[in-house]
Amino acid sequence: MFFDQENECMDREDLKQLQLERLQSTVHRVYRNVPFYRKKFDELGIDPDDFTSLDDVRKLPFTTKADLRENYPYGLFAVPLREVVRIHASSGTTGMPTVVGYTKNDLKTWSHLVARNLVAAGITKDDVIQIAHNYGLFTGAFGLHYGAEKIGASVIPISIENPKKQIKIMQDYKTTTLVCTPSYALLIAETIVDMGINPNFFSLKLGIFGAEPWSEAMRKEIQEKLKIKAIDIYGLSEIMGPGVAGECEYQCGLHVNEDHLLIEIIDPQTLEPLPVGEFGELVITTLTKEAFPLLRYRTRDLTRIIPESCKCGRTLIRLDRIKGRTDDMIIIKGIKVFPSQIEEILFDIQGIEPHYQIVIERKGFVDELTVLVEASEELFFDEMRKQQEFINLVKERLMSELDIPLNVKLVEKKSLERFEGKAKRVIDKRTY
Ligand code: DLL
Repeated sequence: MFFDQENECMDREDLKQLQLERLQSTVHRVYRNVPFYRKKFDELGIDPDDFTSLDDVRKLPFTTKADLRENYPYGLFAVPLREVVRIHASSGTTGMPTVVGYTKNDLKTWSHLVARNLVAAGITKDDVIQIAHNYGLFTGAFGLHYGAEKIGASVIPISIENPKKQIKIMQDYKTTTLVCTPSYALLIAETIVDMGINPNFFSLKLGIFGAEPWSEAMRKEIQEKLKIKAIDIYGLSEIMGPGVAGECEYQCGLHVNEDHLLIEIIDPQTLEPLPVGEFGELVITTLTKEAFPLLRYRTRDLTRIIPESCKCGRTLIRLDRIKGRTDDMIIIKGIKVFPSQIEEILFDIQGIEPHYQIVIERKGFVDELTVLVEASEELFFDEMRKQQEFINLVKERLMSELDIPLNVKLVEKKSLERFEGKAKRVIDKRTY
């Protein structure tokens, strides 16, 4: 199913031409209207008329989160505030928040792109969509809300609520689609089990989950527990929020809305472009944004371009599931690992509840990593010897697959913190 088949299935050569024209006009616009970029262009001797191929994007400087912070709150806006009709901000979990603005046209584009992602996921106007993201400065709820309304679906803007209330509304209002973070979906699923309700009696058939990294094993867990199909959606507030990329019904990678965004994958160390198919940092240049255009924004998200075309017929390229952020990467004894890799292995082991936490501590001069996992009730109250055997098994699996030294600790079911928004998986107790 398509919301905008013409643009989603455009011939790639035509798409590249469209991207080039839009890049040229963006470069001119930011040079004219954003002093920060004008200064950079002048320092680097960049001529805005000198963009004749898409590869010329590499002439442009990168924009980083630090640039956004230094220009807090409105320094990078390309239009006067009177043209801005909406303001959002990033959650600020990794420092000072960054503020983003939208013109009337930006809002139209944003809901159009989210609508594409939702229809690609299988949503129609007959669906009842429960939006359980936090309504507020966070882009998740509003972005998905307007996208769903654009399709004509019935939107329930419940926001974050006690899981029992989510479940009651889900039953009473005959919700067909749940929209939230994957960790919140799991909490809702767990509450359904605790309440002794059979999810087969719900009208729920689809979940649109994103805003945090999640593994394929977590998808399986959610799909089985809620008896639904779980679809991945990706975005970041700096670029617009959700609507950057989303999976289609085949669940095999996130189609990027490339007619509005130009993407590159770079090596985060050398900053050089990587060959198609290799994992690296995603860099995005906005092609149509009016209020808050960004050139070569370093997302810090690690992914790769999937080179093969998709069965759905979309010509928009796909990104692999986001592995994590460069700043979430854990380095122990020089070996790098992402929480999502640990998750993938843990969720595959029988007897483990799908909840975990990673603790990093410094002991002397050595960093130590401990994975806390919730054990099923039988296991937790089993005799010590059996418990120890299980711990060893988990430890061996993790160590052999990740090649990283670590400890494993079993904790009682439901003892680890649960999350309604973005999950916090890593507790870093090191003091630098
Ligand atoms: O999380 C926007 C969003 C809302 C996307 C709802 C999808 C659904 P921020 O709060 O600015 O915006 O956080 C953006 O979250 O750079 C990624 O690190 C992470 N992230 C978002 N979606 C995914 C995903 C929203 N599907 C940051 N998989 C991004 C992995 C994701 N990580």
